[in-house]
Amino acid sequence: MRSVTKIDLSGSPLRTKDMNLPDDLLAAPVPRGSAEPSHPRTSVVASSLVATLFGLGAAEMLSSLSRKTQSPVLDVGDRAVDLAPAWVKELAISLFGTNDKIALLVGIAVVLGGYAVAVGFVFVRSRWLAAGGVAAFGAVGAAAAITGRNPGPLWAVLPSLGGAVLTFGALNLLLRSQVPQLGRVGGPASASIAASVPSPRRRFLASVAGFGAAAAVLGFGGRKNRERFSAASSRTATGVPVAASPLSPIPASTTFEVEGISAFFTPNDEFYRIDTALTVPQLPIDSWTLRITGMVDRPVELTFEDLLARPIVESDITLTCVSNEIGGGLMGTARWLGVRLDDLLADVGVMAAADQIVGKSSDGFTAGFPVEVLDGRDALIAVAMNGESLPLQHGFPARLIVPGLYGYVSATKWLTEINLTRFEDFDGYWVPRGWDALGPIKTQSRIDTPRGLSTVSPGTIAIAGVAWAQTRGIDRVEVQIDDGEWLEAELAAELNDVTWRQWKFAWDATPGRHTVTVRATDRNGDVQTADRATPMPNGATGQHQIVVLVADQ
Ligand SMILES: Nc1nc2c(c(=O)[nH]1)N[C@H]1C(S)=C(S)[C@@H](COP(=O)(O)O)O[C@H]1N2
Ligand SMILES: [Mo]
Repeated sequence: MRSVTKIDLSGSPLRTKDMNLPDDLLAAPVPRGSAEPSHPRTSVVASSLVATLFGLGAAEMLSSLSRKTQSPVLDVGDRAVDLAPAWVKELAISLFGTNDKIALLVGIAVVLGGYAVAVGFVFVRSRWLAAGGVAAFGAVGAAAAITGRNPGPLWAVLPSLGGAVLTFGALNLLLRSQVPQLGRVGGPASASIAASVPSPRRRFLASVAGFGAAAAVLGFGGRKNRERFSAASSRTATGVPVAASPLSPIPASTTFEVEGISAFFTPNDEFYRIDTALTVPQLPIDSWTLRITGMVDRPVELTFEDLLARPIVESDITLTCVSNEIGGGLMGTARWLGVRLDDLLADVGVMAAADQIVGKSSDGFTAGFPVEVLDGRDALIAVAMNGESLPLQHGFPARLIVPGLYGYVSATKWLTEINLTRFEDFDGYWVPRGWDALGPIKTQSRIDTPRGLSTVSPGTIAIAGVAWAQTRGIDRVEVQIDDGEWLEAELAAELNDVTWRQWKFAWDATPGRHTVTVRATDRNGDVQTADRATPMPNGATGQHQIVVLVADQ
């Protein structure tokens, strides 16, 4: 035993009473201004992190009890996605591409961890202030759960609030029992601590480990428990319907055998994924319906079976994201199978005053496009993609696919409602966020091979890629080497005017550093402009240019 005066983690003069404590407890007090890493400081960090994880684990478990609630972290993430200014999202997509969701979750974890630690240090000075901090953190989660594009019921605040209460409880247990110099001293309490706690440090570590283990059990248990809401088994059990007149395999003339060129059909597992959903909506078909609502004469609600009772068609269509940069990969081609949207809408009767068709997703996402787009093109309520039921990430059980329009105004995944309305009355998800209400796909081309900055041998090199101008069709693709003339590339046969078209060009590569540029011309005679524009607000413009290094020999 030794006698100490004022042991306070924060170095603030909270306590000045002398007290007697076992040496063990004083293992590493933090003298004011000490630069040494110390036990109490690390205890506070560990306690606050583990208490927060425990609270989050509990919230995960609580939220897994209902399909209407999800982890508060995801609720907050969803709100962040919805509230982030457009430029932040553009930056995120350009920095992280299709990993933008992971980047967001890592960001949330870092902010949350920092906040938790700050609350821990506040706790050391004032427990009630810290309680406020934890309550605020619970309130953010609770607010996120019941607001936003897909608000839960009022009781969806419970996992967050429960998590916050448990976080605070854990903080209390960890910080108050372990670091008695932080607790009330003097009187019977300190006497009993001194007498009955031979190794508080060990006990502390055991508590940290205990809460950590509980956090893991609750968190992983919650995730596991949520699996019963998964639509995966519904998807596996769902057969792919057969089209009334199935399409043949594409003719060989529509593709070139050039190493490195995009496969005509993009395999489902390589198909780009862009959406605002941090967790993939799970819509088993037995509880799924599609409602056609709004300015229609005969609103209907269709089950999956009702939908499939309609004529089934197949169509090869290239889907393109408005956020795709020049030369980027946010596009792909698939053989889609489903039901024609124009037929279905003809059956329900669209009122003359309606000018917008809005697809609504189970998660609150919306995308709208003009009624007049249905000009005979194969706009589909798609249920299958490249011969498989729609993958969960790509909208199972049904989504819209509208040739010629960027996905953000048309291709609603996890489709649950089609609403007929007017542009003046309703904006789709991205419109108030700065993107154009109309999103026709621009005429573009891309060099797939050689790769930019690669080194090739001199001699004849196949330059090749794809060009697209959905609904107009590609008329010509030209290649320019350095500042030379524009030379016509060879085009593969056109499959239809809503898929990309492969092109190739035999280049007599001479040693040195060369630039290769490509441009496409559509059937309207419009040439892909060299003027660069960002994807915002209606799709990037510019020509794809790469630098190729040709070796000496
Ligand atoms: N429910 C929902 N559908 C959505 C989106 C979304 O965020 N949520 N994003 C759209 C966008 S911007 C694009 S480009 C396409 C991408 O479809 P994919 O992920 O199947 O490639 O889906 C569209 N459908
Ligand atoms: Mo997109």
